[in-house]
Amino acid sequence: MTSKSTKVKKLKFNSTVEMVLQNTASLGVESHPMHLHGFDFHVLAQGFGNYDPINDPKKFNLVNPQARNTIVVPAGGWIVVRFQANNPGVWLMNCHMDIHVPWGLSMAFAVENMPTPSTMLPPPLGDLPKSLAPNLLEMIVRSSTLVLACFTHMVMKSLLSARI
Ligand SMILES: [Cu+2]
Repeated sequence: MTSKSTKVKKLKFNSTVEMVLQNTASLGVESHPMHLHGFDFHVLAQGFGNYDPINDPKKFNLVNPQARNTIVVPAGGWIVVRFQANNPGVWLMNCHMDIHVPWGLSMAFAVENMPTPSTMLPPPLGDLPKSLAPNLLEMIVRSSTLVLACFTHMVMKSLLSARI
């Protein structure tokens, strides 16, 4: 269930994540090209109107659904995507229309670290400042230079106020 907040959604490593992206706002009616960093997701279904959690899952394409990292959520409609959280770190999902990001069309997932070299983030940089929110800053720095380059201000604002 979604809520208005600055919390980061924490995910167990390798968990399966399914999202319904609903775009039926009555103000600012337009489509949103939603992009997920760090993963490809599978597009299971899409439609117009409100997503029906009883009947629409019956229409899911579970046989070789298309894999993408960006999908346009149509004005007046919805999309269902699913991905496996197999990439540790903090990952942003956001609308690619930049003006929509400060409106709130962005969020972050924090995927937990695992103990093996192929399932954990590399160690922190030796000169990482220790006085700045140690755990969160460490995760940000180690997870994605792309996120840092594109969304530093927003991510920092979001993550530093989060409790994960
Ligand atoms: Cu948008």
